[in-house]
Amino acid sequence: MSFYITTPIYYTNDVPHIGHAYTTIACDIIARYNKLLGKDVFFLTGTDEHGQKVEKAAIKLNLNPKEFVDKLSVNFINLIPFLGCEIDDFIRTTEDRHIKSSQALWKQLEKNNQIYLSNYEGWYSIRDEAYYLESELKKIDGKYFTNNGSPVEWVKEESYFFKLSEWEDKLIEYYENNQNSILPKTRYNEVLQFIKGGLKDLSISRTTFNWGVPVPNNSKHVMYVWIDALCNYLTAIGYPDINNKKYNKYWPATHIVGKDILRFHAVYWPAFLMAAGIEPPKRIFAHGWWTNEGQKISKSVGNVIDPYNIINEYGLDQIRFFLFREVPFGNDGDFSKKTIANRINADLSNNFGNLVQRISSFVIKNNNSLLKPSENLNKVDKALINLLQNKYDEYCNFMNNQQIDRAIKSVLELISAGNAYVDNQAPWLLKKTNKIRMEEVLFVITNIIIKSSIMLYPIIPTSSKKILNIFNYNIDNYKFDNFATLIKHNIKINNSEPIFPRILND
Ligand code: ME8
Repeated sequence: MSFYITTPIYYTNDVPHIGHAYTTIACDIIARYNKLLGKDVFFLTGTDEHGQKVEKAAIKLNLNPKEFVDKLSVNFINLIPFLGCEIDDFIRTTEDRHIKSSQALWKQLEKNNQIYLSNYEGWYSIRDEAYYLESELKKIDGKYFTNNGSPVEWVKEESYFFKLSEWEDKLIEYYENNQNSILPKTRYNEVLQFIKGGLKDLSISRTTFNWGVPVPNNSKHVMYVWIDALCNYLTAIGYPDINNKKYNKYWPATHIVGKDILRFHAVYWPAFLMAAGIEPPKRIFAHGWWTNEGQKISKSVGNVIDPYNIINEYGLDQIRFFLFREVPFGNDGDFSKKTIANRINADLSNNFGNLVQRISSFVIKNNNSLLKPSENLNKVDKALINLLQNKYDEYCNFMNNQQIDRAIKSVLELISAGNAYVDNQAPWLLKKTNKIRMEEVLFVITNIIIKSSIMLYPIIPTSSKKILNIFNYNIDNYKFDNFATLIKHNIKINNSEPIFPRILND
């Protein structure tokens, strides 16, 4: 089985911030989970380097756009390993392979009679690189703005159009038959309602600037940046060569995007694809928006969160964990230092870290750093192993639907039950009364620790590996299989080190 996952490609008009990091980490978590399922995973991210917004940012710095994007894309490339993410390809839309591929898509649409030349007159937001209807705008001091505050300008020019209106019924039919192809459900409903409200043909070229992919056979026009941008998902798997191995193995993709760009992915993109005779995406998951201490994150407010600063302050896995434990994936979230500290302390230090440390150090001190598989499980032990099976099933169901927060919660519930089991079984008392039983208890709980670390591995890979290393367990090339069966070999404890230091809250 194969699995293709993508982030949006980020605009190279500025440096990356926590919002970009969030989507990239989400994809890394989902990619790692799918690898544990044994799937052949392809994880793509990249940069969106064309369009008026990027051109404007370059002009502001007196640079030519290519020089500018060459510089800025490096920031996005370098951030990936810093976030602990392992990607398979990084695409830049200024690459030759991409120019070729987006022009091929255009030609295919033209061949299928989906494009015509006319005149466009209407409102355009450079910040959003999107067209708006007057009914979607508000007027402030004589100027028009979108609901999210982006200024718009009146554009009047010759333009190519894509026959989006022809795809209204087909999109509705497609989504009614594929209800899980947009998640969460509220977003699915939103998209369907939008399509049912009527689709107008879409302007897909511009003549007033040059920084874009030239329209085939008419160099007066450059492609509308979104048609070029969306096409990146095909470029990376070898389009237009649709007979190549990669393309056949990986398409259709799962796209993870912010809610701000859902319409482009769930309306325009599947319409372009269907019109070109290509299967629409497997799934589009739209996540929510992060604010900072209750305020919209924006450069003008000066509250942009730098992923380097925040990760250096709290630790990589701590931030990965916070982002996906704190807020249901799909909902908006607020970044606050107090909640970060509380979350890390409660779940990682007190619940999980404490369990790991007290068991590993106890075994080192009292059982020669070694545990033998136990054969005599009693009722209580069996109940905990049953819970492991249940929580694993829950975890998989949640992860399969990108409900990352709920998947994490299932593992944390297992860990809490593990802590309660240790408290009740009290191996420190058994040490004096029944050493055989003591070893059984330690063996069972060690299994719970190891399996919890594996389930949390997609979220906190470095820490999970450290924990697994304490118990001499190698997760390289690991695949889920008979997950809730107990380990059959001796477990040697290597060392005992604190994995999640408490954060001091000020
Ligand atoms: O839209 N909270 O690029 P972009 C959560 N180039 N996520 C956030 C966020 C926040 N405050 N801010 C940004 C573009 N994001 C286009 C995409 S795809 C073919 C083209 C994340 O640089 C979120 O994933 O504006 C959002 O969708 C994306 O960054 C927008 O990045």
